Amino acid sequence: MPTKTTPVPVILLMGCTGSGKTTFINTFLEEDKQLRTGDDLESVTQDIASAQAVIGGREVMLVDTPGFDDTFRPEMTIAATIADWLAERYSAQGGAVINGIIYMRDIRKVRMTGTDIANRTMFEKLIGEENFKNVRLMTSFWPPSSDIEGTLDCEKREGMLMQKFWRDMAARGSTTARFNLYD
Ligand SMILES: Nc1nc2c(ncn2[C@@H]2O[C@H](COP(=O)(O)OP(=O)(O)OP(=O)(O)O)[C@@H](O)[C@H]2O)c(=O)[nH]1
Ligand SMILES: [Mg+2]
Repeated sequence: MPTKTTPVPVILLMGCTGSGKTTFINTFLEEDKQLRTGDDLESVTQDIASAQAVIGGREVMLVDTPGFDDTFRPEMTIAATIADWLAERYSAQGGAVINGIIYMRDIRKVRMTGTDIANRTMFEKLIGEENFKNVRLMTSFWPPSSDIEGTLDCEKREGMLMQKFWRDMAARGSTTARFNLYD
């Protein structure tokens, strides 16, 4: 008799180019399975890539996406690419099942640019208000915790993000997290 397999939860990584999406995914992968990251001036991840990882004892599928303010592609194309990829991959199961989304932002970024605001607005529309509770707003590029001054500076910016930029999403249930490569 065929056994019914439970689908592996899918976590989508989204956010600006260079914010550290791929680097975050790689922290959960063996060296030979790592995805390409880079210091290039241009966007690194051009296609959607996925990797199975074990987080907190649970198997999850981490899905890497091209950055929103991509050097090559307009935002809406990226959104459509993500939608197509999900539809293709999960059509057999009757559609895409996304269990959570991690939205990455570089905490060192001081200014909120017009592109940042356009990206957030597009992201909010794409996800839908009712799903904000499944979004984790994650900031990257935190300094080592031994750097007290640097950490305080980032905490100040994190506070501003929560009070202004991410206020609506947080009020509707999005949670926050910090990605620290060092500690
Ligand atoms: N110090 C530090 N470096 C980071 C962090 N996250 C990413 N990096 C570095 O920043 C560069 C860009 O990171 P990527 O992971 O390629 O960024 P991305 O969001 O996947 O970028 P795209 O694929 O272009 O959308 C790489 O050289 C990483 O090693 C972080 O939290 N701290
Ligand atoms: Mg990438």
